[in-house]
Amino acid sequence: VFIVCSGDFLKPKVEPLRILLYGPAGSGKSSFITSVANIFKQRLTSEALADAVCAGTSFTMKIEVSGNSEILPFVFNDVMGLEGGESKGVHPGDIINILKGHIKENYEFHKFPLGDEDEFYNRSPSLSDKVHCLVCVLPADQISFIKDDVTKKMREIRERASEMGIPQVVMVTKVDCACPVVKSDLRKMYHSMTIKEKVNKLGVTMNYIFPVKSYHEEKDVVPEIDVLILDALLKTVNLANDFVNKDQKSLH
Ligand SMILES: Nc1nc2c(ncn2[C@@H]2O[C@H](COP(=O)(O)OP(=O)(O)O)[C@@H](O)[C@H]2O)c(=O)[nH]1
Ligand SMILES: [Mg+2]
Repeated sequence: VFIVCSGDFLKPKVEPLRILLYGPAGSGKSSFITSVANIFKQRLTSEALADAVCAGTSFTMKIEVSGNSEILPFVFNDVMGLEGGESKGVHPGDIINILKGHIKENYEFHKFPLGDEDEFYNRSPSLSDKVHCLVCVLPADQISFIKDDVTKKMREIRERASEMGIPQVVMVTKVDCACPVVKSDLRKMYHSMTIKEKVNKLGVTMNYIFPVKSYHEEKDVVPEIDVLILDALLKTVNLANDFVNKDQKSLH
């Protein structure tokens, strides 16, 4: 935790750095956010744990150090799953709207993407309204079973984000469900052929692929869980920071 909070990390040019998570329903997006919050000892409200239906569902992270609370310079945006054909789930067009900073807080997703006439449409987003790193969350035990329509939506989102130069990472969650060896000892993860095969199957060009396990039934802190999550978090935040620095340079 102290490594994450020291040095340049805490002072990005734009605050907060905005990190958007997307993926199939049940892939572990909310659990990942909750785990990060747990690591930083923030108590989450039940609201934060509920499924995110609003575009503006963003979670600010705080750390408490001897009674003083400090707000960390990043926020997570959690959106609901992508599945459900045309009627349910978030429309990829709205994820792209979020990437560009066009959707205001508390907008509830509809069947069709938000139009530029809507009161929730932000026509002139600033750099801080935009997403600075995009995280695709995929469950290790389900990678081979993701439905075609969800895969198609994910590809569309990925391609648009690439066009915008937004850095992208994949969190492969639930590694304990995919491999019994890893379940019994998380430190074996980097040697696990099962996890390697799953990750290779993604076959996508990504800045990083991080295997993680979230807190879900543990009552106490597990250092092995923290290490995986903090490693993924630190690299994600650094990529977001690089993007913001680059974007600023191109403006001047
Ligand atoms: N075993 C295990 N279960 C997990 C993990 N992450 C999430 N879960 C469980 O998977 C289910 C869906 O997770 P959730 O975070 O709600 O997914 P979301 O729909 O993407 O937000 C919940 O029951 C979680 O407790 C993990 O790393 N390991
Ligand atoms: Mg959720």
